[in-house]
Amino acid sequence: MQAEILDFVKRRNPNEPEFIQAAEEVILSVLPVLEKHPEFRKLKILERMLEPERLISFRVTWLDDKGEVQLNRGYRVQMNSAIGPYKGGLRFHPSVTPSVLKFLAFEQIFKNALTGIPMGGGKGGSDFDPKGKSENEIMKFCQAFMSELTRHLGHRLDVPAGDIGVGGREVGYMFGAYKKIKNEFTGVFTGKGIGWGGSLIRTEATGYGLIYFAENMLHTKNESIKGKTCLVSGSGNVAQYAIEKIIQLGGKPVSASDSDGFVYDAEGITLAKLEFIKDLKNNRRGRIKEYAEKYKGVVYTPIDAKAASNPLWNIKADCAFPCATQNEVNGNDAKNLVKNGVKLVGEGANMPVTIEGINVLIDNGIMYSPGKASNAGGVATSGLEMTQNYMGSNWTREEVDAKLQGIMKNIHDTCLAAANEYGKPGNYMVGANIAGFLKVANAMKAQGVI
Ligand code: NDP
Ligand code: 2IT
Repeated sequence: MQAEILDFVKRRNPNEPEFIQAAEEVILSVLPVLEKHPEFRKLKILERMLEPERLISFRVTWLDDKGEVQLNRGYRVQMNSAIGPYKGGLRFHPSVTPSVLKFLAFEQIFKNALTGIPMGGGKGGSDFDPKGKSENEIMKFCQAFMSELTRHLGHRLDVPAGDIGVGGREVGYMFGAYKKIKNEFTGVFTGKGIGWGGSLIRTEATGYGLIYFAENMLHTKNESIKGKTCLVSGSGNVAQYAIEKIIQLGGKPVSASDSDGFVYDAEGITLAKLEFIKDLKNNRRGRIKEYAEKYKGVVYTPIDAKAASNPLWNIKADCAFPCATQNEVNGNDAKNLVKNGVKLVGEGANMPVTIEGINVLIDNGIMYSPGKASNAGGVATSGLEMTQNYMGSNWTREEVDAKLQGIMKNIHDTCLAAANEYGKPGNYMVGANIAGFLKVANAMKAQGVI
């Protein structure tokens, strides 16, 4: 059965390696569910989940500062709406392809189901590269992108948010363009600014949620983040707030990276040093190398994306949190993590560990959490933002943070319970895939063959 479904995916999606990778992980995990529930098999539930309900691809044309015409591709993958409106971020990065967005939208189905908030799965973006663009060019691009995407969105239909290359600034420009075209003020985006519909804690939520999740994992072994040395990759939204929460809980983050290289700060990144990273990345949009130039004793190492392994994952530590991008931890990196005594790997990014890497971690008894569980705090808080928008009121920082902590604990416990039930105790990956699948599969079954 496994080979049959995997063949089906490969045949239908040739040249889409990222999507096939994400699909393979889920197919393997949910086989026992399909065996137990022949009706899901008969209804082709998994095959239908693997086919986007709608895939929108469009031309984005805009004028740069020199007055030259620029051409990009825009997309929105509306993957699954069985349990709620399509929900998921927008990514602006030159590596964006239908394969990348389909893998992200597919994972989003399960992640959103795990949050317990009624949200379907979607993802979108563009091959536009925000690096080196002026403020004016960013705004022009966002407006051109929204001149098409607007017609496909709605606060009860499809609600985007940020992802790589899309933060508060871009959400602001896109929300403004939507409002102008549609002539309506609704919560059609999440990650909006505080004061115009945004939720407190949304900015922090993915990184904070990741560390809350790790804390829950460690508690099962009567341990905690306190005193633990932590490797973090990335220096964007997720990495910044993962680092912040590690510090707040008494852990010691020792690294950060960008696509050029990583910094290793053996003394630990402090809140003051983190402020430097935030200003560097969010305001000045500089390179992480500057951190090593500013602080004594910090080592900067360039990253060669084509190398057999990444030296960032070859540092002695207790926990590792990849928070940059997909496939940044391969089989060799996973072996290095094991060799260096790492006990826990929590995915902040989406699919940062390859299938080979995951197998190495699990075979060696490392606690491993898949992104669709441990980075779900971001979209969960987006769900809380939608709820506040629907209600027309706002919760305090403390209220949202308490809800986020409750949701992360619930996801953690749900994953463990599902893993236990299906004979894979402690396997968060299998647990997340099964629990997410069951929720959406039951909804699809109830809604008929559509
Ligand atoms: P940002 O754009 O804020 O930061 C991305 C970081 O990753 C930057 O440091 C960037 O470096 C680095 N990076 C991006 N692409 C690559 C690449 N191809 N190779 C190496 N480094 C790279 O994005 P986010 O922090 O929002 O997202 C990070 C990850 O977390 C992504 O996988 C995203 O899908 C996931 N995620 C994000 C959520 C959110 O709420 N934002 C929610 C859940 C998951 P550089 O500056 O050089 O590009
Ligand atoms: O991958 C993700 O979960 C996100 N980028 C956040 C999506 C959202 O809608 O908040």
